[in-house]
Amino acid sequence: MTSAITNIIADPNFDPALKAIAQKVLDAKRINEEEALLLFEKGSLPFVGALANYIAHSLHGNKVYYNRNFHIEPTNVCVYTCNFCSYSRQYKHRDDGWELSIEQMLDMVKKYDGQPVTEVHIVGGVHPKMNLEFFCELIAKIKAHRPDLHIKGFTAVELDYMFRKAKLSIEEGLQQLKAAGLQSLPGGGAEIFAPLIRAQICPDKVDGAGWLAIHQAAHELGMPSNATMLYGHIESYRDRIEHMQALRTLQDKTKGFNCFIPLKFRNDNNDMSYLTETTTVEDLRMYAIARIYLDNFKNLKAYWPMLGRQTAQLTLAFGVNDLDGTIDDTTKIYSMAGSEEQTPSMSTEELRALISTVGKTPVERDTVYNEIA
Ligand code: V47
Ligand code: SF4
Repeated sequence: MTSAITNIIADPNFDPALKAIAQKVLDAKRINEEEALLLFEKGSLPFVGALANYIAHSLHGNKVYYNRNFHIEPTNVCVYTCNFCSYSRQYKHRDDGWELSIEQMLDMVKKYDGQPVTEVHIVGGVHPKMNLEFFCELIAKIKAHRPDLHIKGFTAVELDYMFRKAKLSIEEGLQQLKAAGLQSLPGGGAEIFAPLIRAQICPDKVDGAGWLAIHQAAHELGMPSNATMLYGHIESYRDRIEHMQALRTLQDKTKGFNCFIPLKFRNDNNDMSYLTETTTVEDLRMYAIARIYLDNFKNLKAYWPMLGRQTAQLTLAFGVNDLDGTIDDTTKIYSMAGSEEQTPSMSTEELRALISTVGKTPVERDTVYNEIA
């Protein structure tokens, strides 16, 4: 791998600015925003792939992580109206959606009794009547039933609404959820932080600064989180870079992010269906450039229910070291948005095979990236 990069550096005809980036990667130096832009504009797929693969290999050797998890989506009723969302229903149309009771959600947890799942991921629409008290009770009951199950739950968008309704500060709200048993936050709701883009794709929910403030507060309370970016719609390369820059800056401060997950915009059944989806080449370049730019993020995750398992498998040669997860057909967000994965579920054996088929070593992890023997 090093030799592929050294050959590029030795080639007298290769773009000198790209060569300088390759040299920085070999020297384990951070690239800046202008260099990231150059990679988006001029970096060929094999070039960014070689650099990203080199970094992933330096961090993780041949290992690719996966986890055994399932999702609970309490509701798809939502007070917000994000234009890219294929999943939500307005409160007035709630009869077309779903609203689960605490008992129904506990039954979903009980279905996994005796099975070696390590994580439940709880995320859904922002329901006007499901409040902080409701979710604290849910979490406490899940923990009481199964103390070993890691609870990763609630996007900053859900939390922002919950805490404002409860008239609590971010810290107070998070402390209540933590006391009930919440252990980490997923990365959703970040979309693209750039205000002009946000105004067009998700005008009414928490803004970029608010999203970052909630994650910072969680990190400071000892709760790690993930970070996402919704790409491939109306944003520019600069918007993507500024988004990643904000994440890199916060990670320098708190070191609280476990992983970065680029989310490809899917265009079925939503108000942005007129947009063409990105190509696989663009997707792979996105993953590779994220791996190169985000030098303080240890893990780059591909979420296969959204990308489709074949593209997710390809990302493993473009800097990705983490595949989420067994899922067990418990999420609808992406099947409703047109993903090729209409009933996302993989057995541990299938997930391991997906990884080993491309010459990588599958390693099971828990939510905070401890390896599981
Ligand atoms: O915030 C919604 C995205 C996110 C579409 O942290 C869409 O481990 C593409 O964040 N096309 C929620 N994306 C899901 C999420 C997530 C998923 C898996 C793992 C983790 C983690 C987090 O889904 C939303 C939004 O960015 N989304 N609609 C769509 N049409
Ligand atoms: Fe609601 Fe989330 Fe859909 Fe936006 S993306 S409408 S916040 S469920």
